[in-house]
Order: sequence, then structure tokens, then C-alpha cells
Amino acid sequence: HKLVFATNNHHKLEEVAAKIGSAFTLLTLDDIGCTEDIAETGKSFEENASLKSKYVSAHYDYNCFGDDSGLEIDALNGEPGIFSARYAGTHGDHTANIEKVLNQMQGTENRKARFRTVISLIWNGAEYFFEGKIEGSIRGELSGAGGFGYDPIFQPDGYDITFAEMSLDEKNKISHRGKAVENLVEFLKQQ
Ligand code: ITT
Repeated sequence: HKLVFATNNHHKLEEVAAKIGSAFTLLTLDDIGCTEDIAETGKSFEENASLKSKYVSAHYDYNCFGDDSGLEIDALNGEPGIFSARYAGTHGDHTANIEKVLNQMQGTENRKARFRTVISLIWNGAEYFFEGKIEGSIRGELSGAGGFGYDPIFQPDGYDITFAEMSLDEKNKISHRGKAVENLVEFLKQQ
């Protein structure tokens, strides 16, 4: 079974591929020749995940899913949220994004935050949503070289290391994306 993952983020792809198992062959946007920069104009993770999966299903003859994710920080009223990839202005500039978060959090006592992932799957023409989240806190400085995005400043509850200090498999076991993909896999198994 071929399944398209509508993402340009190779870190997401690696994490999802590690959990999907061999029953499905994951195709990327590259693999299907899709060069469109799908606009994320939605107001929620759900809407943006949907925009990605629906773009592919409207233009290509595949079942497909999109992942929209982000970091919600309580002291910043849930920001960066859906703007996580472009918080400091440039899409994917994680050095600047992290710097902006750390600056805004300086002297802030409430460090509580969570990562959320929403997956929208278009399966034989119908849409299904799968979610995952992980609670944690924002460190005062960066730690670790693994993962991507905000991983060097996110410490999941119950751990004294950041996501960036974990192996991909360790992160995948507890992460927002890992949980969302587990729910997706459960669904796919029943099909
Ligand atoms: P696609 O839309 O192509 O899938 P993207 O990186 O633009 O890739 P999003 O719009 O979902 O994806 O933005 C998610 C951003 O949230 C991402 O760029 C990171 O900054 C952050 N993020 C999401 N998941 C994360 C994770 O597991 N670890 C660290 N940061 C993460």
C-alpha cells in the first residue's frame, strides 16, 4: 500500500517513517513530483493539517496525510502555536525562533508548554484526524543536538533531558508526533 505524507520537513518524515511499519510504503511530496508550497492559511492545527492532505488528494490519486504541529507555551498565551515554523519571521529559521522564545521567556517563572500534532488523513475520499500531545517545560537555554525545531529547549515532564538529547526512538515513544502516528497506525491496521 502506498501512502503519501504531505510534508517538506525531512525530520518529520524520518520520525513518522520509523513508526509506520512495513505494511505501507511512504511516498513524499518529492516522490510524487509535487513542488507546490502548500499555503498554511488555517487558524488551527486541524485546518492546516487538512490543507496539506486535501491538496494532495485533490491533485494526485493517492491516499495521503498531513501533519501540522507546534509548541504551545502557557506564559505566551499558547504561542508560537500554529506559527511555530515561522515565529521569528522566516519559515524554518529555528535558530531565530528559539532565540525569540527564550527572549520572551526571560525571567518568566511559568515554563509550562506542550507540543501538539494533528494528522489529517484522506483515506478513500473521507477525512480522519489523529492527535497527540506531550506536556513539558521550556528550558532557559539550549541543550542537545538531536531532533529539530524547538527540541533543544523542550524538556518533557518526568525527564531531566530535552528532546534534542534523546535518540529518535526515545523521542518517538513519548512525543506528540509519535502518539498521533500510533493512532494513525491503529486506524490503518483496521483497514
Ligand atoms: P510541513 O508543513 O512541510 O510538514 P513544517 O516544518 O512547515 O513542515 P509545521 O507547519 O507543522 O511543519 O510547523 C511545525 C513547526 O513546529 C516546526 O517547523 C517546528 O518549528 C515545530 N515543531 C513541530 N514538531 C516539532 C518537534 O517534534 N520538535 C521540535 N519542534 C517541532
